[in-house]
Amino acid sequence: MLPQAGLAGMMGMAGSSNVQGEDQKKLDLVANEVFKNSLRRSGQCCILITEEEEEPIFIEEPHRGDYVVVFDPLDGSSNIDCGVSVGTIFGIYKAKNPGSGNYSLEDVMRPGTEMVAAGYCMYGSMSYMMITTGKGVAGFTLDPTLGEFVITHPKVQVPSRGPIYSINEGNAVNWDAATKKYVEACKAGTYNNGKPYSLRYVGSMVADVHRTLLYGGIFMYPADKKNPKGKLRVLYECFPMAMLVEQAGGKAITGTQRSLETMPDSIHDRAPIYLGSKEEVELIEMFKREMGAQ
Ligand code: AHM
Ligand code: MG
Repeated sequence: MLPQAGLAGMMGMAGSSNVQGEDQKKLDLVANEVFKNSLRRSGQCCILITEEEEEPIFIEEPHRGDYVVVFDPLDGSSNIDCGVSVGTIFGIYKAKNPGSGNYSLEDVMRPGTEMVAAGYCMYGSMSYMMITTGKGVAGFTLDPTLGEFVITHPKVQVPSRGPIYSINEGNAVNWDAATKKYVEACKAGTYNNGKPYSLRYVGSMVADVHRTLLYGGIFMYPADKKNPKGKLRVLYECFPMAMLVEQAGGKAITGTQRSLETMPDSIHDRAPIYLGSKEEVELIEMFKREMGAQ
């Protein structure tokens, strides 16, 4: 769908906005329909939570199964119209009472530690799919001649250090002291023998996390003075990426706790996130402990 989108007149705004008040692109809506339809028809799902819809979607018989799927159908929407990488992020919970036919929001409002699987697809110069079911991370690349994803990264391991930091630095004036201190240390190379880190920021979480998984480093979307909970959504952005990063040997935190231990207070709840190489994230943790919430 994506490679033809520009030619098929499917770029640009849809003229509507989602529950977060964000303008929706045509492709956001198309992707949402495609994923909803195929998840419903799979017969495996009881509840779907999508970034594009305010309310949960309860699947009725005869299509109902036992899994809850939380997803962002097309993440990185601001990059769609210029052809920069975007992606799909998903997480999966098993219903608390499988087979009961009794499903409710209690099946959804759970910490990320209870997810049974998570992953993302990235649509860029190649299409990748990275998946975890809680036993490490495997990566697949789409072979367009076969129309199949082929395993190319059987055991993804995020390096324990990595001299790359990734953050929207335009928000720096509103960051907390610990984030400022860490980014200053990156620029000064304080923990890298005086050699400054590189800054890389695509603005599509999928692309920024994908690079972080493969090359190491850190991706951050912190809380700031204007957005006390940050920007990224707990259920279908933070949790799936945190699970992948942990399963690849890295670390993911909100700044005050392990990301996956967050208890979402609504289906579209947000939380700050710092994820990537273990030792980079531990530096932030240390600064947060030293400096508190200033
Ligand atoms: P979206 O779900 O509306 O696309 O927003 C999420 C995206 C992430 O992919 C990315 O990390 C972040 O927003 C970038 O935000 P900003 O433009 O504030 O840097
Ligand atoms: Mg999105």
